[in-house]
Amino acid sequence: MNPGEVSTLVDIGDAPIDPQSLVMLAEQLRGALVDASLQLESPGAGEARAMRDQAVHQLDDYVLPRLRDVDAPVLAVVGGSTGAGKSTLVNTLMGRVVTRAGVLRPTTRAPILVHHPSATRWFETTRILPGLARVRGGTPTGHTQIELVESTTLPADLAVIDAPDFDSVVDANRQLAAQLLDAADLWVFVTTAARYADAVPWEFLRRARQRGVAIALVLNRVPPGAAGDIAAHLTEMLGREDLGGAPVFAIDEQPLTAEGLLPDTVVGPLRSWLGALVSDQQARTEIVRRALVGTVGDLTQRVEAVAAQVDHQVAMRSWLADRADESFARAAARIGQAVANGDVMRGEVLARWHELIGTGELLHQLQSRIGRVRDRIGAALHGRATNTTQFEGAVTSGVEVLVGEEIARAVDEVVSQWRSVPAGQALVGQLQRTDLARPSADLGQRVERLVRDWQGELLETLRREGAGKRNAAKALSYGVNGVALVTMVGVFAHTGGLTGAEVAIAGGSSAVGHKLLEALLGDQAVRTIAANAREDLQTRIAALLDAEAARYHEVVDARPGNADAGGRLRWLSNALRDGVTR
Ligand SMILES: Nc1nc2c(ncn2[C@@H]2O[C@H](COP(=O)(O)OP(=O)(O)OP(=O)(O)O)[C@@H](O)[C@H]2O)c(=O)[nH]1
Ligand SMILES: [Mg+2]
Repeated sequence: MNPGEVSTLVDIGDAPIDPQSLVMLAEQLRGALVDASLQLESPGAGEARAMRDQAVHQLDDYVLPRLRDVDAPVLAVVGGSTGAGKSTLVNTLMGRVVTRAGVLRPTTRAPILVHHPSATRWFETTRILPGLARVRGGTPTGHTQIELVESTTLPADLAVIDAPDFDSVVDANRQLAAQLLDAADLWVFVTTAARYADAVPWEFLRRARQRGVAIALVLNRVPPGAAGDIAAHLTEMLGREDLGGAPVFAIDEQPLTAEGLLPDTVVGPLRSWLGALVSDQQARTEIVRRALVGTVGDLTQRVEAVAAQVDHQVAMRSWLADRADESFARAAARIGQAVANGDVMRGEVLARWHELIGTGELLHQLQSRIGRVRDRIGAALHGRATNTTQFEGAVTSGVEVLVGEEIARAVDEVVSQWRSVPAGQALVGQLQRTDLARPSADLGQRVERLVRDWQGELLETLRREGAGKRNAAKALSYGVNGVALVTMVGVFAHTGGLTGAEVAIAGGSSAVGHKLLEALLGDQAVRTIAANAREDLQTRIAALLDAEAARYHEVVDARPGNADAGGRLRWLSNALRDGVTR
């Protein structure tokens, strides 16, 4: 579907877009991202692939679920460094141990989602975070699971996720934490008095700001009496980062209860703040709207980076394909030249030709009646190594050597041209593992077949043309196979190279051969046939070269993308952004 078709489904004027159409746009954008062709190893391709994956996650984990169910509970993700006390905080908010806190770092490896029993239907399906399997009552075993826990302490309109640490030494923890934060309407950042100035949390906070999600900071484990100073410093830092609106909840360092909870009173202000946000319908809608607008804005930037790489790869693919086409076109031109200027007639072919006319075999053939010539062809096909078949063999191997050499040169050219760009370099690496770094393995057989088919066609033409054309008919009365051989010589010994007469003379051949060439090649009909046969040979060789070039196209176009795939990605993400901003 192109942008024009989408615009017939979605009003792109100023009127608000209905949620269903927005869902459809987001689904189309998701499809376009998944289909984006990024298989070349161009500079920035790895980053673009990561961006594409993140963008698909953003759509799956946040945008699509929110567009489909704007009334689903607000999702608050509790994130921060390991050991900051996230799990302890969540347990204290719930008034019981719902998630294990611990001394072994990192403690929380799989996320725990706490929700009110009445909100079960929103979370037990894969509506959000479809990549994570739901587990209840057991300990989640990996990064592909999320544990669901019910709590009546929570309002029905709020769910809380205790996330793994976002600066983990465990790579998968970090990625999962980032994915969870991307799925949230609201981020509760837990940091400690000792660590709040660290770089990593601030990167995440900037990301939160960019995504437009509501943020609260919990400054945990504050030495008694230091809360004022530290909170002031943190507030100042937040102001500098354009996060001045985020509330800071400072919690003093204190002994935990026997259960490992903080005293309930210290989380009172945070609990009230969260409660107030979700109990007010308007505040809740506003939180969701801002997060949606922010996320789609963020998504648009990621899509732009993907689209730029997609555009680049479309151009790069055609550049690479053009280099292959050019190399093979040059090979075709050189072969054409070699055929036209008689190069193919030199060497082995010429020697066999001399043998052929020297022994009088050709004369003998030309004097045969057509029927007898058929017998001869039959005999030749049965493997009698006559001079005729040797001549034909020499023509075949002459063409084969020529075509083989030129294709090998074209392959070298493609490889060295491709090597000059990173994407091509990577492809050459792939080529070298396959047989593409060399001409096709069956090239010899294909050239042999090519020459055989071409000769067959030539014989057919001579038979056809013989009927009704006086001179040709006269010539043909000498025998089709002989005329075909003379015509073949005419094809290879064209003007600019050896003439047929020269071939004969140069070989010191008998007067018969000379006379015969004069009689036949001097004839306009045979010249025309020779010209056509030359063209036919060129066409067949061109097709062979196209087939060789096609092997390189296949590598480049392993998954050919729509030429305007980049434009379509941009159109869809811009339409989605415009749609949610209204
Ligand atoms: N005394 C005291 N101990 C705390 C406090 N908060 C957390 N702890 C302890 O610090 C350790 C880490 O706390 P957790 O709640 O597991 O920290 P976390 O942020 O969930 O850590 P990860 O799951 O590894 O990311 C545990 O042993 C807690 O008991 C506090 O305010 N006071
Ligand atoms: Mg934890």
